[in-house]
Amino acid sequence: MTAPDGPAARPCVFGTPDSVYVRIVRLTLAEKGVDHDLVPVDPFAPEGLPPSYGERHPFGRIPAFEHDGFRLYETGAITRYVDEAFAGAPLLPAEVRARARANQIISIADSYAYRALVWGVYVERVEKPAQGVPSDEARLVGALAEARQCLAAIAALMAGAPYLAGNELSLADLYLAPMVDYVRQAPEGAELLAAHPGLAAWWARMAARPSLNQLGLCAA
Ligand SMILES: N[C@@H](CCC(=O)N[C@@H](CS)C(=O)NCC(=O)O)C(=O)O
Repeated sequence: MTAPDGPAARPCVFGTPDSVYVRIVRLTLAEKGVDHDLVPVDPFAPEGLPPSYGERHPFGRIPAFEHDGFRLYETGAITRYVDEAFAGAPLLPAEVRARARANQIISIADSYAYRALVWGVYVERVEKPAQGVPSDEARLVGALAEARQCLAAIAALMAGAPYLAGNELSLADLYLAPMVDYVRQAPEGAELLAAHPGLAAWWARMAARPSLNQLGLCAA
């Protein structure tokens, strides 16, 4: 399906380029071949969010999204809208069980992987030391156990397929890729990934995609 308002309307994404959820939306747009604008909004800025941002996202998170006057927040809703509103290969499988699998992996990424891989492992092991802030070692140990569990569960669900939910790229891949890009920067995270050869091969496949390179993922 093409956009109801035609291809000329250029979507806007509100957020920061390093945010996992902003990256998921931008990767989805890139994979659909849709140009967009990124409007800087940083929830972690010392001055806080602009008061007017509450009209776009009452929960104060990023990303928010607008396409030709249609405003949306929540990454799951935004990515499914982009998938359906624009032409290009569909990013959810047509077959009912493959689609259920993709949605299951998206939910694992949201509910378990994001906190463990990004905040628990990457932030504690890479970002805090880089900023001269002491790591919370107990949090890191707990997060590594959770990250191990997440990657094992996802590797099992992949069942040897090239992409997380089967033979084609799906939103499940675009959800997990920004999280894996962070966790692999921690030496222990890279080891966890290497322990699952199918998942490591998936990451190599994803890292070669122009959409990831455009956003500066997998650069280091
Ligand atoms: N449920 C939201 C989650 C988005 C989210 O957690 N974004 C993070 C940045 S990656 C954020 O805005 N954090 C700011 C905060 O926690 O105050 C979605 O799916 O879009």
